[in-house]
Amino acid sequence: MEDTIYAPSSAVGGAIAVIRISGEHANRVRELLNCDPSKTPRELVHAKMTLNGETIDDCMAVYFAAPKSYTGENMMELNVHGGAQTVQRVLGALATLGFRPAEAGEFTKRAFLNGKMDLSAAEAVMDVINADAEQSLKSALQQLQGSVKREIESVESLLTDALSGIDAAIDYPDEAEADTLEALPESLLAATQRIDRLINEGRRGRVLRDGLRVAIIGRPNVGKSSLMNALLGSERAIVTAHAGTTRDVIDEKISIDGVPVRLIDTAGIREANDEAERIGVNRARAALKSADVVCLVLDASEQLTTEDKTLLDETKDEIRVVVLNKSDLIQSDNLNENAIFISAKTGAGLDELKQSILALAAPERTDASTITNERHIRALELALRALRDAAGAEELDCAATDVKNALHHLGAITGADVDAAVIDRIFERFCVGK
Ligand SMILES: Nc1nc2c(ncn2[C@@H]2O[C@H](COP(=O)(O)OP(=O)(O)O)[C@@H](O)[C@H]2O)c(=O)[nH]1
Ligand SMILES: [Mg+2]
Repeated sequence: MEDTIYAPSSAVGGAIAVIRISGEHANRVRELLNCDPSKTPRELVHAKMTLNGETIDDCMAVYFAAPKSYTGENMMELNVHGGAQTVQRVLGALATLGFRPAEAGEFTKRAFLNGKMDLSAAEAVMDVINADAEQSLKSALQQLQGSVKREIESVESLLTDALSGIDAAIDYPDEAEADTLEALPESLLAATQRIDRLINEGRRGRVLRDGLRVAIIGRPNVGKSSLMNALLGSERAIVTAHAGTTRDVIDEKISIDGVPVRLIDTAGIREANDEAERIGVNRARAALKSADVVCLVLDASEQLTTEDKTLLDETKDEIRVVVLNKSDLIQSDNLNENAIFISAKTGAGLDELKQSILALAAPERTDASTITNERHIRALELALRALRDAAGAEELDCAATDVKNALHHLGAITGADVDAAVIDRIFERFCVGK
């Protein structure tokens, strides 16, 4: 039998704290109350909580009888006064009933294990909570409502059809209808294409979850940190006239038209003068390599230096935008038309820069993409590989094994076919109370 668990589910410091209790014995909470909320399920009732004759709090309580609750178990939710003292006293009183504090993500984990939601929807719960841009939230909400599951199930049904065709041909080689075998490559191909599309969408969708990584790169003193601050609208990075000021990588999130963007300010890339700067330059190069978009900053008020030219060459195969900063210092713009003219100082050109960053790498903003979770993308890639093996298999039973393998990887996404260890790892990353 599962323990009955409890945890505060609201952030510390509000006027009201929500405390959730889930498990078979959840309605034993009534032993602490002057009324029985389980008599009026799903109705918020006013209750006084006492322990050994001492008043704990005046609260509101609502009872959900299994299976019609978030976790699928009996649940009680208490709205108590928000102060830390009250919350501690209520939690202490709950402990006297033999309940235990919930682990991180345990409510949602139980919801998944009790079939209230599939694994991809459970994972989306945290994405909804963590979403810091409108598009990220939209996509997370769709996943919470089962968009990933629907997509995966339709690919699975193509594959189970293919598999029954293969099985029939193995079992009754003489009777195997030519049609069935002929249709096989077609249904495998259809599934392969669907998965391929999902992966591509997913790579773009990942941006919605984790932010578009934009690395601001350039030689020292061209105004990288000034640009970072101008885009952030705050003096986050230290700016001085002295080259080599920025040593470490600074990483901050902004939202451009609802798309989350992670701006990464880096040390100026040059032959470093000391150990700290050398490390900074190495980190800058690493940021450059892992970025979705490289923003290469040049100084419009000076001639291109050898360092600039090297960087232009080094980044020519990246998705990049070349920016000529300090446009306020020059009169005419006899400039390279591939570069964007800006001034971190006056703010000129910043809107144009933002739009070109989005145009280069952001997901289409009309519709949120289905898959955004790295784990799901990886599972799709494994499924794709298995299907390519199936298509190239010489023997029917090898093809059958490959298709089963692909189905196994797809099942890991929805949780229909997944290791307990994977499940634990997913919910460990949740917050307590969710
Ligand atoms: N006139 C002008 N000066 C700028 C502009 N952007 C940066 N600077 C100056 O250039 C110097 C170097 O700036 P900083 O942001 O530290 O460059 P970083 O080394 O590339 O990070 C500082 O003195 C800034 O005030 C700009 O758009 N116009
Ligand atoms: Mg700097």
